[in-house]
Amino acid sequence: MKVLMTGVAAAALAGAGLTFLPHFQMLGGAAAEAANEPASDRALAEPPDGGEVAIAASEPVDLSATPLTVSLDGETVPHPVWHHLVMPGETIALASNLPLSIEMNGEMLAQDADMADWTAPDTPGTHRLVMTDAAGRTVEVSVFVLAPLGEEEILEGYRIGTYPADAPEGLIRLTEADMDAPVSPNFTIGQFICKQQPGHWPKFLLVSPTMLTRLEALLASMQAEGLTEASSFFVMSGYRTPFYNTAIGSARFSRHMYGDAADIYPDVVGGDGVMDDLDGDGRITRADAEYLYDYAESLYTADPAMPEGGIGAYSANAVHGPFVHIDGRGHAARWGRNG
Ligand SMILES: [Ca+2]
Repeated sequence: MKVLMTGVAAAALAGAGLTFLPHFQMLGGAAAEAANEPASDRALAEPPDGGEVAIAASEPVDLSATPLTVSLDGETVPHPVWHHLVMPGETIALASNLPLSIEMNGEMLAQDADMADWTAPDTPGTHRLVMTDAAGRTVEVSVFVLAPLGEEEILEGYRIGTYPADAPEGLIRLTEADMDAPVSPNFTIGQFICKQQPGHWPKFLLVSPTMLTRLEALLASMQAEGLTEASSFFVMSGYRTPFYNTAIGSARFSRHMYGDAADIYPDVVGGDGVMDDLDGDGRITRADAEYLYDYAESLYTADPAMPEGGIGAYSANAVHGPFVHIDGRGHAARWGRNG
């Protein structure tokens, strides 16, 4: 493991965005809300009659009023709990707008640092990166060092099959002990494993940041509006190996094979394995899936920053109840919504 430290370099944050992350801002409470006020607008406003702009005397800097922003390999970490994928031996570049203490697997990697590198070991596995700023705010990232896929159709006895296109470079190698590793604030990696070979370990899978961004936004909005008390969605189907995807007769290029799709529903009432009665008619039917579909559709459409993807509504059949498919394929796709 190589650790490389550099000094303060705010320039590295260019483009990372200091005003983008509502979840980080929420962590700071009232102080962070105050930070959202465009106080600097006054100073930047066009002065009357071309006169000079009066700038208020500086006050003591309260770091907790500054939203904490962290990027990994140039990608802004969008939530205080997130994940990152890396190939064996590759180096992750970490940058922050504030000095952090940085721990990997409980060992101090750097202190008072706003930049650090971490080189992944040569063996696949799950690592826990925790960054803490001076105000005590944390960003926690599950770092998955991937198992290279190559031409293999079976990895350690787990059937992968053959990707019809865009085969990933590697897959997350998940042991039973790492099932609870978080991938976002309200989802763990174990929720997305493929249903094949239930007793077999390790398992192999992928998750995508766009899919998780869409799931978290949907859950947060439904919670905020009191539409669900669920702390997470039930993921009926997350990642599928190409082998499993073919076996169940799913679409040839299904986004599930890339960890970029999840068939989900909120299930609080009864924890009975079927979605909750979202439309309140006392029954669990296709109308509840369509309610969730419509809700997701209007939520995603209203947010231009939301990554594009698919939404599909599904009826109950003999083996499952109604559900909604959400993916992050990069362009809008809609199906299953009748009338
Ligand atoms: Ca209903």
